[in-house]
Amino acid sequence: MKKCLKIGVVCYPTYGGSGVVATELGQAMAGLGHQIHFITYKRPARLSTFQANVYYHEVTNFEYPLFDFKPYDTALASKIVDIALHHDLDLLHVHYAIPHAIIAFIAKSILKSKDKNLPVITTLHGTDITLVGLDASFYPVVQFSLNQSDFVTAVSDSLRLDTLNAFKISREVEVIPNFIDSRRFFPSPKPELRKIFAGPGEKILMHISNFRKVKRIQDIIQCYARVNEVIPSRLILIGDGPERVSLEDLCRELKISDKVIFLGKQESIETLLNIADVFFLTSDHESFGLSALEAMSCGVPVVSSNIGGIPEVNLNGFSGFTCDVGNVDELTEKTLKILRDPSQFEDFKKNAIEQASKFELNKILPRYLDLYYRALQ
Ligand code: GMT
Repeated sequence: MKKCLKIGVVCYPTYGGSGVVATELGQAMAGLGHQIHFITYKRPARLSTFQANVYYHEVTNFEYPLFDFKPYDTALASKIVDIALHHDLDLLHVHYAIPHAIIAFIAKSILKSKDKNLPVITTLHGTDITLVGLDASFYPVVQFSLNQSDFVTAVSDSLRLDTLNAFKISREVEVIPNFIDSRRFFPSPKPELRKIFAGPGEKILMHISNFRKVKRIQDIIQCYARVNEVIPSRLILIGDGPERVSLEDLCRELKISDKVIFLGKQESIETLLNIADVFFLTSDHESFGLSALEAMSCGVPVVSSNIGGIPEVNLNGFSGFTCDVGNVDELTEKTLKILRDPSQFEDFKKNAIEQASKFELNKILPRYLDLYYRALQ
């Protein structure tokens, strides 16, 4: 019988995919009896109800007139040191390299001076490597901190290669993909809910994200406008973020505002996914595409870009289609192909569920657990 672990988890508590993965992984580990200590500045979005073995430690920021930039990083490092000592943590798992990997290194160094060893695992999620991490403001720190982590994981083969190519680190990067809990994301038709958004015979196209530029939602809107000329349909956009206002403007320009529904941030996305006929993920950078996996697990075919880790999730011609980034003609053609052919649509739905099942939580969780025990050795 292996010992129950005390694990510190550092993540972004917002709606982003890395925070979702960190929270759900922590909750699943807690379900196995391990003690999980989330350390961040706000209660993680998906940590809404009490669960045994789950603790949340808020990093509070010190107000002082001198600080134009509040030193959150320092406060986070101090909090990790405090929790590691007083709860006797076995290891620390940080999600998204910036700034968490370097903070983990600082905390680990401080703890070493107090005779406490704290193995650090850093999980890379995407733009921490492919976009933000490449900027000169962060590059040397990301490179150094990855080399200092005891273990580094990436959520796809593509992200692993991007990391090795861009950062030339000496550490091995292990791939542990994102996962899905099919007890939550499963096909469950919702005819009454469908009626709220679409008339009889109308199709529903959907996208969920944090509305950043990288998601290229303008391509989805352009594609939808063309699809709707051929097949009456609605577009439901879920989430919020910096691009929302300009996307609403684009819908007004294209005179489709009455057909495009901006729902804002939503909690029970598994319910909404179950009324979609096609899910879009048209990003220009995407290390994995957790939202596509969630859609597939509900039996929704995906039309996506063919970049980054997306083709490892959405198999072209099987669970949906993958297209060149920014190619609205191709997106439109592939979407129409799915919507026009009922037998292909049914095949894709079935295949999407089959493909999603490869990423089932109970297949991925043991891989993290194995890594945790290796980190202790
Ligand atoms: O890298 C980001 O943009 C942030 C991150 C997040 O927190 O939203 O998203 C990434 O992590 C997810 C979980 O591992 C992946 O499923 C997303 O593909 C990835 N996003 C990008 O690479 C753009």
